[in-house]
Amino acid sequence: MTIREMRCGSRRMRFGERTLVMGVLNVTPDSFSGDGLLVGVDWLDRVVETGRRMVADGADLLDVGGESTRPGSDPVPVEEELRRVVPAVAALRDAVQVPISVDTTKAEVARAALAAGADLVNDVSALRFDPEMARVVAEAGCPVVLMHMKGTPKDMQRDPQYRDVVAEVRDFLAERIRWAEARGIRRDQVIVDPGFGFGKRPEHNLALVRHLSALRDLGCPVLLGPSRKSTIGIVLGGLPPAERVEGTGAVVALAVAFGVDVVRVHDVRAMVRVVRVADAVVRGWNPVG
Ligand code: HH2
Repeated sequence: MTIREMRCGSRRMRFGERTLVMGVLNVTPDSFSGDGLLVGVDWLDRVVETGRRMVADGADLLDVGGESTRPGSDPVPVEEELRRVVPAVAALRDAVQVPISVDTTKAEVARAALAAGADLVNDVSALRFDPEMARVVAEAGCPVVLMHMKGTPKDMQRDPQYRDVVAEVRDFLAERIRWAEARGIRRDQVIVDPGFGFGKRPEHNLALVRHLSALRDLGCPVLLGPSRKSTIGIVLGGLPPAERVEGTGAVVALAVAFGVDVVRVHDVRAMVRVVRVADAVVRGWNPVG
């Protein structure tokens, strides 16, 4: 198995050795799963406390977002997203040692978050929504997550159609990698994500997990974010987000079996346990490692 290191500032991410767990920190009032931390005057304390707890529970990196991208959502004005994300990243930078990613599609937010101590950019639009984003990432030389989405968060769940979802997502990501490379972003700094829940029906999301290994030959680490998403609730007969933890665990374990490198999850403690055992089965157990 190839072990690969990705440089992010003074930190390093190692892929291929074990599955990494990315903890979701939504600095929002309206995230779909009800985990949004932008509540009350002491929201920043809550962000830091949650981030610290995630790291203590085994998170390998933290993903800080200030805009919900749930189906039907409208974009948040840039000033508001900056007001949420920048203090959160700065406070977390002082509190934890793991890499911090900023979940944004806006170049100005990415630039300010990187200046405040973020190490990588997670762009669910794969650098398409803001023409300046590629420049910000290229100049920073930081890792970037390029994710597949059909449409925009506002309209993505309006009757999404695919002939062959796996091939279309794979081709899209291959094109976005080439596009990014042409703008000075190194391929060895790119992480790809099929975009579970972004412009897809349940059968599309499930097929993408089942065929996750088809993304491996893009030559980049693969990230998956199935956590508490509606496909899991639908498979389980309509369970709400708070009751989708076990279903998330099933997807996470299978994603490990199908070659995922990073899972983006809300329930860090539970999913670290799922990942550790799934890794032990798939990659072999190393009791001293
Ligand atoms: N999912 C969400 C947000 N960002 N980034 C990547 N790379 N992959 C994902 O699957 C992904 C993502 C949506 O989940 P969440 O952040 O919990 O909800 P909301 O957008 O409502 O804040």
